[in-house]
Amino acid sequence: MELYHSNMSVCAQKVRLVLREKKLSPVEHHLNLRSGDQTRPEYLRFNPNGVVPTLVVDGQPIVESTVICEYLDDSYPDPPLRPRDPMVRAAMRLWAMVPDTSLHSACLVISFAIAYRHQMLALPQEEINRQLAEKPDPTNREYQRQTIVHGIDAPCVADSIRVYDRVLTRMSKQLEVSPWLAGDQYSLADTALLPYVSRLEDLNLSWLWDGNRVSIGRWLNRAKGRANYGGIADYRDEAYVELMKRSGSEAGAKIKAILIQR
Ligand SMILES: N[C@@H](CCC(=O)N[C@@H](CS)C(=O)NCC(=O)O)C(=O)O
Repeated sequence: MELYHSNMSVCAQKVRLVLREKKLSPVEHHLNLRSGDQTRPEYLRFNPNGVVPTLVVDGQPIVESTVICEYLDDSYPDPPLRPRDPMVRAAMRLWAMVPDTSLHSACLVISFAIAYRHQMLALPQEEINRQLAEKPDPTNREYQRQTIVHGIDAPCVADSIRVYDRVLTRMSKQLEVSPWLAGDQYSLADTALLPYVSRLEDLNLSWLWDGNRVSIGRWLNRAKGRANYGGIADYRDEAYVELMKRSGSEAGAKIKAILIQR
């Protein structure tokens, strides 16, 4: 089994949480997303979307982190990460869908608008243009273009912050009544959402769960106490984290202003 991934990628973190839970250690290939490794022809053969992660099993690629996690739970059912009860399993699936339907795009926009744009702006303009032109998904390309140029003032940012805010409210309500998102058992619901909350913490935005959303901070701490959190913690790139923390603090006031306007 081989994993093509990137250390700070939220989708790769999601898959690594599951791999660690199952005590699996695939051969790892690290892609540098700021050098455009994800759109090189040899990688596009595996993942035509030009994104990480991709799991390759016996030469066959599996793309999409949510699908990879389900594949891993199907193939290595012990310990199980999907609840047995069909109704609880449905709830788990609804949580696991949240990144795919809205939160991942919001995370991409916020991460670029606050932090990653600075890494891109350090490159020559022709290299930025080359990397953008090679992105297969036009929406992803446009979000990255806007946020590299305009940062937090890019038109797509305010809605992305509101998307995140709504998800946090839903999560906090659930976590007031159960320790994990789909109830009493840690599941693919938690592995799906943890990287997105951890990203906010890295961006110095954990104040988003102060006050009436403290159940999120407690859930995050509970998750950090589990051995599989190494799937996030052991891959931290300190240069990225330092940039995220610094630029996230600078962005805090604007984000608060956006949330007040809602
Ligand atoms: N829906 C995909 C999204 C994958 C994705 O967007 N991955 C990001 C990192 S978290 C990526 O590779 N970005 C590189 C780029 O956009 O150029 C999944 O869940 O696997």
